[in-house]
Amino acid sequence: MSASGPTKKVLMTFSDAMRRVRRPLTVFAAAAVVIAAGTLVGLALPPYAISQKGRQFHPGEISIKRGETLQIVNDDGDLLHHAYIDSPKFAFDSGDQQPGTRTDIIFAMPGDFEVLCAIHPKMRLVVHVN
Ligand SMILES: [Cu+2]
Repeated sequence: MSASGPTKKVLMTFSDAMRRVRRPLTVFAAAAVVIAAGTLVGLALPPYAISQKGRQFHPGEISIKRGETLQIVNDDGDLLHHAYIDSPKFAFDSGDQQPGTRTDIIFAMPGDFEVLCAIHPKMRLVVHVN
């Protein structure tokens, strides 16, 4: 039975070593998962394109899933737009959108949202986030 003493000691030393090693490995693994998920999302889910043209959003209504991105492109050659969302759940303000510029909006919350234009009050885009 005296032989179990040293054996136990070796095991404990080994598990101590594992404990020391495990933390950095876990951090590394978590970082790798985040990078992989980001890559997969980037490949599988390109942003939905919305055009601002003729002082309207095209399309004027869209359904997406939570976490997806709308990319709004100002296709009006010489007009400024200014997209915003003013809802209790989610507020967004693009600032002035110069012609040709792209604005990404990530919808992290489910719900129905109105994207409006601060310059053209008739511009309206309805976004259903499931
Ligand atoms: Cu506008």
